[in-house]
Amino acid sequence: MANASKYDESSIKILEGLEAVRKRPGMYIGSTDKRGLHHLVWEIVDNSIDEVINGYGNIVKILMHKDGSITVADNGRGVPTGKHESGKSTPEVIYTVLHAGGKFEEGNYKVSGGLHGVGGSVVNALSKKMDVTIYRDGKIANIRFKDGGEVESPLKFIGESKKTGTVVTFLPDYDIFKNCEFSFTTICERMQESAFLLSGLVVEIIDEKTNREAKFHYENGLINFVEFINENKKALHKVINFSGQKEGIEVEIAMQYSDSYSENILSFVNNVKTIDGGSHEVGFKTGITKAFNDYAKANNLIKAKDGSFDGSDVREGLSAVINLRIPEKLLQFEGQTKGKLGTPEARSITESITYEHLKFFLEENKEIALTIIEKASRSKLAREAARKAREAARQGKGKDKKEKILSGKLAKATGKNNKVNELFLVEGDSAGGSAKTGRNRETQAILPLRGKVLNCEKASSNDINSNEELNTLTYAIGAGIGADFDPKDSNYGKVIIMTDADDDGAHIQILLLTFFYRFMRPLIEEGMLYIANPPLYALDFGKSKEYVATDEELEEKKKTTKGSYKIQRFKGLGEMDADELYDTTMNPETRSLIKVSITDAALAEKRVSVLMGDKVEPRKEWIEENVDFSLEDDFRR
Ligand code: 28G
Repeated sequence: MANASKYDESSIKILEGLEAVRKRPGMYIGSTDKRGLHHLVWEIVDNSIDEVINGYGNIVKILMHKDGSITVADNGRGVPTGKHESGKSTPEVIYTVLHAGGKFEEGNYKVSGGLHGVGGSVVNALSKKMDVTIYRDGKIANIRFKDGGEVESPLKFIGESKKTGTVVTFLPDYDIFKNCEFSFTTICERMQESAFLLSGLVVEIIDEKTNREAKFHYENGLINFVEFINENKKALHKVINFSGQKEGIEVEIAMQYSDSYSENILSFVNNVKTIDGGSHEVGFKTGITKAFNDYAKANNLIKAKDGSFDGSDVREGLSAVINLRIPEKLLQFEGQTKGKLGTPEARSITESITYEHLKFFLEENKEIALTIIEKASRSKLAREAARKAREAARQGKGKDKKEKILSGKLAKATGKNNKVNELFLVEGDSAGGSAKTGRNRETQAILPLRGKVLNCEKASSNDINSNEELNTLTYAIGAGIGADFDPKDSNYGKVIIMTDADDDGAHIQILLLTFFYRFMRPLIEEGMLYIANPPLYALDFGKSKEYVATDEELEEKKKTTKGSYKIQRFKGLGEMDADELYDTTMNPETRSLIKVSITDAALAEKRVSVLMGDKVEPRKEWIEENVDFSLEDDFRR
């Protein structure tokens, strides 16, 4: 029968398509690590969100099951259940046919904007099991797949219901996603972002493994987003919110200044984050700079001879969210990861909408205008002072004094290969002493840190400039600071934070991470910042010692180790002698280091401010969630 063979033929093609996904998952979901695993959820959830954007339904539920599977449910119209022209049911086609025109074809990137994502089949291909239940037309329909997209049970009507919507459960193939599991925090962060961007959307997340629950629902999305970002900061005024549209491009912006000194601008296009900014961000920045300069000049708040505000002056302490809706035909993305908006029209349109609205707002709100202008003026003065200081430093002024301070603290490496050399920042003078004695002198330098490091979340650039500890650190690294920082000039290939494994140590880690995040971010981006991972215990056999990193490992060891030994607990680095410290924590052959990486700079920013509040708990959590515990150089396992 011609029909049957045609059917077989198309079935073979489909399986080949799905097989291609399984062969090269990276091509479709970027990677097979934690990030890739979560990508599966985003693909499915985006379909629900598209349905909401189209105007159908308002609820998305996510259930994280104990067995590692996930259920996503929406109350939209439900995937159509009729027969496709191929003779198969529409859901079977949707979940088994790799879509053409998807984001993987050149020059064509999917943007969640009501188009119904194309990821269902990709997720199916990478799943051990997938179950789709559809509520539609008064009926309930179900189809199931196994082993990467094989139909286990074709579409069947299994009951009646007045509800509408789609429910998808999938069990990722953990042979592909090795050693990965879903993170409640990661899913919450992403879904909260979706809820901010789509006012009225209700997202519920339940983690059955750990019994955690979250619900996100905002009526004034972008305003609520900025309020959330500034939650732990002191806002200087209510959130400024405006929108406009030109040539089919819609722009909405919310912005608010706080008394902090950091800048935090997030941008989105069609509800997808543009992590590397692009033309819309450029337009926004130009717009605010122009609006403040014009206002300041018109009101004699800045004199002609003093020049103008720099962009950075009017962004100090600014949190803003920019959201654009751009029709597909005008979409252009750039950069390696396509996280940068290219569309040239977006620049001029965002600039003029920002300028016009802000100009009007400043004229209507004199007091707020003055407060912000005053802040920008202080930034301008500090910037000019810093420039003078830098010029002086370049001409050698103060260099001797700094060298002198440094010589009393820093134990330099004798070798001259900067790429290989390592700088250890060590908590306390006593551990610093052991580290100096035990180190490999050729490649390892030691800088002991006394007491608490300055909290940079609350410090101005002036505070930082006059802080001796941070000055010494900056000078030791030798690559500048802030906008001047260039990791290529670093005296060290690795900068390693080494603290006690207690709360104080964790706090010092956070303070240093905050400093590096704010003032030497490229050091993190280049993968040059590390945290040492000293063992918590040693099993002392008298003649020899065995080191144990964690409590779990200790329990394991207790079960498997025979003979008699004493358990020694290291309360701090100071309890190890120089050799012990070198062997366990510093020796590149035997140590374990944690590479610091900021998974998501935008949220990291928020987390940094959460952390720098007074609660200890979120801090610990931050390290766990935000500092990627990718163990580098780990020879212990
Ligand atoms: C629960 C987890 C993920 C979805 C819908 C609703 C429709 C749909 C989805 O249609 C096929 C192709 C273009 C129209 C559309 C229902 C129109 C009318 C839908 C989801 C048909 C896809 N009625 N809800 N797909 N389109 N939710 N949630 O996947 O022409 S996917």
